[in-house]
Amino acid sequence: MDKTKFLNQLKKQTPNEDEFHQAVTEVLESIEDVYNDNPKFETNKIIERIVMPDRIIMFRVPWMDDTGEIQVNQGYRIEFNSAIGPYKGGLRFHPDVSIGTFKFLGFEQVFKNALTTLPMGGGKGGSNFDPKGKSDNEVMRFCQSFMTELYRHVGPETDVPAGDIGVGGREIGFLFGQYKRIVNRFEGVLTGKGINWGGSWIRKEATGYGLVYITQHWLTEHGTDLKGKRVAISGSGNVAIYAAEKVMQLGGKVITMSDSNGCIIDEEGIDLNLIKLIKEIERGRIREYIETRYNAQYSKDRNDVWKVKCDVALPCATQNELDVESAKILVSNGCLMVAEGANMPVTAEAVHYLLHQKVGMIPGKAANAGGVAVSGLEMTQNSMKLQWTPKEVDDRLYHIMSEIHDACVKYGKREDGYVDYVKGANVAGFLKVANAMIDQGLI
Ligand code: NDP
Ligand code: 2IT
Repeated sequence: MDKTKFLNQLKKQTPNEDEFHQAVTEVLESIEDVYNDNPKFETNKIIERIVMPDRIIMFRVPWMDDTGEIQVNQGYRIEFNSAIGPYKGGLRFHPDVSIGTFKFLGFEQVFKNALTTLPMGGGKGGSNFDPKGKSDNEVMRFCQSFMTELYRHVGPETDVPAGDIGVGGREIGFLFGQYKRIVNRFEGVLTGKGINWGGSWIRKEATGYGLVYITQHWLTEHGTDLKGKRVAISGSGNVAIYAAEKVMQLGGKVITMSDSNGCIIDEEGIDLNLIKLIKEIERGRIREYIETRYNAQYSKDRNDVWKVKCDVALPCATQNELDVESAKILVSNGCLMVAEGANMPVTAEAVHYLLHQKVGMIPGKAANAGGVAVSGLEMTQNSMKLQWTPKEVDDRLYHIMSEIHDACVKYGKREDGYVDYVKGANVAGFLKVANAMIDQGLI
């Protein structure tokens, strides 16, 4: 494989998709050896095929706001790869998204889903719609319009979307209601559904809990655990909140959390009930935290979460939020490991730096795979038309995260004993998908 030539060609063919190029570059760097050791990958043009989505669906989403004015947004669904199962992956509603964002997310999802050990292909989608500041009725009208086009492309055996940034239980409910109304079938077309109408226990908690389970495995490998550890978390959404919850259950202390406007630092340990009230119930801003917790501090610079002395760093907000300057501060403060709760939150330069420093670095496609894993378990429960108990789902999630951890170690262990989890995750995911593609012929 001539990596440089290939990447230059890709950049030429897909201009302005920097995040996608970043995700592809990381995978190519990791798999270069295995690729070159197995000529069948080159013969089957696996790299050329795996970086190109099966299809990209783009559509208009018109809706009416509360003042009676018509609004128009762009909708996307990228069905990336179905070699090991139906397309599966979240929907993101955020004003900054572009096709490059969804291509990077869809590409990552293909390998992540392979790592879960469950039969799911990869997809991603969403819209530049901004749910912030919108009324419930506006969000409902938007979701209904979005699904009025999307329904023809998805289905329980075809493509099963779920939540991501800006899409949680409320949005999944509105999307599901509209799908059911159009097709007149109650079926598992989405995951993250309500517990009383087809959802799985622990789905809401799964990404954060899974992130902490794999972190726990890493710490065990290094002769320690979470008890008394200081943990820095960015974000205060679904992933961040349930990562914080599990850290606290396991005896760790969460010192910081953030949103897109700023961060809070609470040396006494974050009051998670207060965060849930502000973010989940009132849909407010994180700076409101200090109105009740007088000893905590607020900073308008959300990068300050990485300036706090911590043992473990869990970036759980968005892509490229932890740069090399922040990584250097973390390392100089004695941080043992970074695990990505968000998708690609650590910049490429920062990943290289952390690996070079031999600090733990668990990439998102391994570390945050618990969310989609429990989505896979929700699909299983829907197929069987039954619901497992919270314990049954949590035990399965724990087991899946252990398997992912072991796969990273198997493929990422260097001769000196250091485990490169980035390489391990990419090689394990790649081998599964690439071999399935070869088995299924030239399609
Ligand atoms: P939420 O919408 O629940 O929360 C997102 C959080 O990140 C909020 O605190 C938000 O702040 C912050 N944020 C969003 N965009 C930006 C930005 N451009 N700059 C700074 N902060 C930002 O999303 P999730 O918690 O579900 O998702 C967080 C990350 O985890 C994403 O990378 C997502 O892809 C990934 N992920 C999610 C999974 C899931 O199951 N939900 C599964 C696996 C990965 P604010 O409120 O100010 O916007
Ligand atoms: O990035 C992700 O893995 C998700 N947003 C969850 C996808 C899913 O289908 O549950």
